[in-house]
Amino acid sequence: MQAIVLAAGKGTRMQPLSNEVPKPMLSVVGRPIAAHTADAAVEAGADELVFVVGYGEQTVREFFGESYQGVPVSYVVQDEQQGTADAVRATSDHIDGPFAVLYGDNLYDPEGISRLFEEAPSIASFRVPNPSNYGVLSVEDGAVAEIMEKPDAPQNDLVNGGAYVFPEDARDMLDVPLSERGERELTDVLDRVIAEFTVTPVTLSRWMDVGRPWELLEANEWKLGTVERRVEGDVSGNATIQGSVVVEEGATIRDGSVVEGPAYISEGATVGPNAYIRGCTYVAPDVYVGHAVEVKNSVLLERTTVGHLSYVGDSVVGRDVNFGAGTNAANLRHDGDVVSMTVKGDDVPTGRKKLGAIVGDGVKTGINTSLDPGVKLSSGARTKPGEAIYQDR
Ligand code: TTP
Repeated sequence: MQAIVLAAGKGTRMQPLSNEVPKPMLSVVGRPIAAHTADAAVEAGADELVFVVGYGEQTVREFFGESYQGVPVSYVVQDEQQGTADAVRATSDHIDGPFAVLYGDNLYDPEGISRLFEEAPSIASFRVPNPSNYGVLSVEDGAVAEIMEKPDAPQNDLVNGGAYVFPEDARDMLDVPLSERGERELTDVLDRVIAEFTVTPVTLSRWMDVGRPWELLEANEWKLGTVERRVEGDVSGNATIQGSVVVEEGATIRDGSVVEGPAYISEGATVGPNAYIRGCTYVAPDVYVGHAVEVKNSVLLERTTVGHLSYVGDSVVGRDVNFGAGTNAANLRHDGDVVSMTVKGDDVPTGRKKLGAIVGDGVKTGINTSLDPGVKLSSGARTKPGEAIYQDR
């Protein structure tokens, strides 16, 4: 079966992290989100991967090439990002038989996607505590009867889990009108498909839509939870490595450092002396975490340096960042409230009591910079020595 992976979006809510890298190509434990999606599709038996690309398409093409995990890969360009139905419609000349559609910015439990393929035509579903934020499924006689978008009074907690297997005839149902928000939506295609076919809901045990910066942190927490201990790098005799930790070959853990799992230290990274890496931290290739630096539940991307005397909690730090000595990213408010973040101009509660900073590529902070919980620094931003940053810049 062909698996169409939607990866053409701009990812504006994910800025500044998506400024240089399209959202589906943002790294979760060293692999793009879309690679985790593609892995699930390949494991489920996809015999072709069709990527819909647009924004930042070159990055997608370079990573996946012409074949991925032994499965042929093709690309369809969506010139204008008119919506998810429009993205699938762009592939219609290519469709040959029943087809799966997955989002390149979603993480799925792979076993659930295998069941989705077996039960076709099918729709992935997922149980959530807050169904009124989602498309809620109503099921009759084992088939999806209706999908209600963001209902005020949801009838149940089973929601649309963002993965589908459509019958071939759905190819003729992809031309839907623009929705109220001005997009051609796949949910409108789904309404047509469930009206004509018996579509089975397949409940995933885990699913995540990675749309906003703190969700990248959650994605990292999920995937780090699946790593198995592997210590192949150069670890000092008086460093301590506890639990499910990967230290890749070519990584160095210097004297006096402690690494608590789950954690991943990539090739070319150096930790210490006397650094403390706490659980759920991903350290990308060629990162430097120096003396007396504590990093907790964070993502440090390629070539970033946190040289001395710093604390980085619950934060995502982009590529080529330099934190001056004593830079601290606070991750907890005094009142213990949920941390909010500005997304496209709106103040959005993140649901997290612990959330630090989101730092774009190439940022440099002056010594003793304090970052308030939930602030974002755009790509290339600078702070002065001693500055306290309360608002995005
Ligand atoms: P969205 O998250 O709805 O859109 P986006 O990626 O552009 O992000 P934002 O809203 O923050 O700007 O898209 C979900 C997935 O579908 C994502 O992987 C990108 C893909 N997509 C397309 O391929 N084409 C499109 O026209 C749209 C809107 C999304």
